[in-house]
Amino acid sequence: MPASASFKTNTPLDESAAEFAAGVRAGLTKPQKELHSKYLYDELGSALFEAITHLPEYGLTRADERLLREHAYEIMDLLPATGVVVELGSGTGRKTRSILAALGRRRRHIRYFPIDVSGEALSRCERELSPIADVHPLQQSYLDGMARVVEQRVSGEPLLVLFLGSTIGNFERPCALAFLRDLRSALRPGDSLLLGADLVKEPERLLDAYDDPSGVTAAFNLNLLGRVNRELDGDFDLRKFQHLARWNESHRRIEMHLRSRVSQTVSLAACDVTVHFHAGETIWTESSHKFFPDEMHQMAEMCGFRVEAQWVDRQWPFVESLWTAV
Ligand code: AVJ
Repeated sequence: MPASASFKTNTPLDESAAEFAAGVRAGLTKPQKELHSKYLYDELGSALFEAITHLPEYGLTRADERLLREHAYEIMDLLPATGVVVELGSGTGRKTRSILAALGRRRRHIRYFPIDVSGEALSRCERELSPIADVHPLQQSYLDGMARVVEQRVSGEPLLVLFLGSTIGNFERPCALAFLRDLRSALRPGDSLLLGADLVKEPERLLDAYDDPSGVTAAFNLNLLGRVNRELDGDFDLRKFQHLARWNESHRRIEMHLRSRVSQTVSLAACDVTVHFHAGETIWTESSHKFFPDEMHQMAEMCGFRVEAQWVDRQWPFVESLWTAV
């Protein structure tokens, strides 16, 4: 049995199924119907997101990886010689390799705790990164996973938290601040956070990235209805919905919606609910907020951190921001 097995939480399947059912029911009975973006990542959804990261129009992941690759040693030089790395939303850990490899030159023994909702992604992450680190996967929510790591922490050992890929952009701005404050309260002064955030850029470029001409993002979005059908015994006809990406200027975010092409009624047997859609009505499935580089300083200060350094990619404006807990 791998050493990591003891760190996994054995959440019974029906508990997460019940959470999914309750979340879907609540979201679809709101006046603006919505489905939380965390539900996009079932097995097929995670594979489709992985495909998105290879799209020529979607430069975000490549920018993130490029910054980490090009500045790994600089970043490491600014950190205390830390042996414990936690990653919020690791996915398969593809972006993390260069950081762990750089860290490995200073530290023989790196303990790496990837936290993710996808068990599939975590297994791949463990397989691929165990040659360079001691991998302890946690299939939990970010803050629950953080609590587990903190429990086992040896005193005096600084933590490095990685929150890459602009996942922070999925939070409404006030929720992002609340989340970062909660994260800060799990940390000690001197701990570090490496935060990746996508920057504001031309709306045309963003719309191309979130509504790509080959339709991969549309498939990623529509798969959410497929997942509801599979897991909640729903009868969504995916052909009767259309993927929509909009730039919301006042909130500086891309919103993804699924727009009903016709007036229709859908039933979800497992939730015991029927939902009516007017023609043109939408389900809001994701918000992807974009930031100004200065905003990182304000956010850090409001949440009990100091910005140590920042790196910006020029091909696809994206910032890697290194924060220290004060
Ligand atoms: C993984 C949340 C950063 O918001 O850009 C990609 C997800 N959605 N295309 C993003 C996503 C549509 C992505 N994040």
